Amino acid sequence: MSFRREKGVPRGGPDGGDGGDGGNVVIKVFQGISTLIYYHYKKHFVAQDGRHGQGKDKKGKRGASITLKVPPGTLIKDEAGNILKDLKEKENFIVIARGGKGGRGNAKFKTSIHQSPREVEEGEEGEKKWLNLELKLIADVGIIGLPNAGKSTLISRISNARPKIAAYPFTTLRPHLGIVKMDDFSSFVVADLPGLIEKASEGKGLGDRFLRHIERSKILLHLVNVGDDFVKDSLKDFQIVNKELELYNPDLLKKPQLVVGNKLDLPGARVRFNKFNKEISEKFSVMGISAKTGEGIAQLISRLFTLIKEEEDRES
Ligand SMILES: Nc1nc2c(ncn2[C@@H]2O[C@H](COP(=O)(O)OP(=O)(O)OP(=O)(O)O)[C@@H](O)[C@H]2O)c(=O)[nH]1
Ligand SMILES: [Mg+2]
Repeated sequence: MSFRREKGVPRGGPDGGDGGDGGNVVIKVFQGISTLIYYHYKKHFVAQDGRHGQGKDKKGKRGASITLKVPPGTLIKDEAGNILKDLKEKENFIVIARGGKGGRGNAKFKTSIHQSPREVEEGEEGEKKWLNLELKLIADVGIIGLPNAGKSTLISRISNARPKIAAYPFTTLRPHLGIVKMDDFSSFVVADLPGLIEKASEGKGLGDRFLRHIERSKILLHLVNVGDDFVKDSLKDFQIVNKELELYNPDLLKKPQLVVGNKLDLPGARVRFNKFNKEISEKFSVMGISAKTGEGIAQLISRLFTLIKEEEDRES
């Protein structure tokens, strides 16, 4: 509350300015951070209060906001476990607690019949909440392919993940994540996804429950069985999977896709691989491997690493 006092102005009116708004608490993704360990040690974060309004109609300063840094893939939940925000890489921040609005100064209460208001308004309380932060790994590479293509065999060979491997379809029932370590200590994350089949996008097989994991990966590694005798047409297999991706979300086909023919060690595989390669190499980059013997695996890893870097450069 304040009244104007000036020489020669005997009854100056009210001139108390409004209080400043409180600062916000913002949670924002930073690429350089990989864990939530900091929040294990420090749990209370408060943005600055708004400053008081002043005489001469001066509005108080806005309180400074604070920004909490979290790694990509952080899920923000309320105390009851409801997801408030899934911090994906594109929209990477949220104002999680708003500062209160500053109160009005007495200047705002002046009316024609109320010339010297002495009332002022308290500033609002800011929002307060308890949150649970949870880190969901985002795979750099999602391995897709029909059941039995050898996806789990491949991830077991290149990473620390150990999903079940067997010669029947739908061995893998949920996604497995593995970390691929490179010689120079860099690393990337791969996901072995359950096999997709025709009409998966309509719920067939394990359905589309896992397709959202594919949406999160930067790169798709499309594994195609070119070895087993029961595989009649690798091109057709390849197209079935891509069709399902398209039906689920056409944007998935815009992701960089490295096509990898697997089971080169089996008799007749090389002939089939060469044919397949010719059929699609105009549109896709293709490599051949044997997840079982290790043939082509080193080249595959370095190729994936290059593709991830390219994709990260493109995104930033
Ligand atoms: N000869 C040979 N067999 C392989 C190779 N890769 C995988 N297999 C075999 O193929 C079968 C299926 O392998 P998985 O890794 O379980 O296949 P998957 O793609 O994970 O299958 P789902 O989880 O059912 O979708 C297993 O019997 C593996 O041993 C390979 O490079 N060569
Ligand atoms: Mg599997």
